[in-house]
Amino acid sequence: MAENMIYVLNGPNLNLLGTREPAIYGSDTLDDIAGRLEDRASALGLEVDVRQSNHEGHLVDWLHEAQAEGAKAVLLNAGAYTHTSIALHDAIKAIRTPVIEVHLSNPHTREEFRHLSYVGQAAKGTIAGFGALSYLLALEAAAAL
Ligand code: CA2
Repeated sequence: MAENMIYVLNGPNLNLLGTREPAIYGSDTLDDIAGRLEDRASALGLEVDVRQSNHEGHLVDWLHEAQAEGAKAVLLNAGAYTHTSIALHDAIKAIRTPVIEVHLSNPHTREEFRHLSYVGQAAKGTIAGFGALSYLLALEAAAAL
């Protein structure tokens, strides 16, 4: 069991973070964010496992794994799959591990197609719009669960 483990799952195109569109997503890379999460997690007596995939099924498998491994929580930035994936919605519903939806930007202030979140409809809660800080705020929420 890994009850101190927080899975931090990132979806499509988030491997490009820090290289393009800094006005929307900031200039931190995913590795930068992972480093900050590791530092804060360690201070909280937690561990983070930060992963990224461009493939929907990998994210589904990792949600199942988080449950099987007894993780404390999952922070999930599903990228554009947020707005399309009933498979992710079902996977979140299928596990008991709490899932916190995370976004760098605030999808509600953007295009209409980003206003629907299949992830958010299944998640415990959502933190969005604070750039890289969204992940750290979500970690604080996970720690308090
Ligand atoms: O704001 C977020 O965190 C999003 O999940 C980011 C997704 C977007 O589809 C969601 O609506 C909101 C897009 C991630 C793309 O990441 C890029 C990073 C750098 C350059 C280009 C794309």
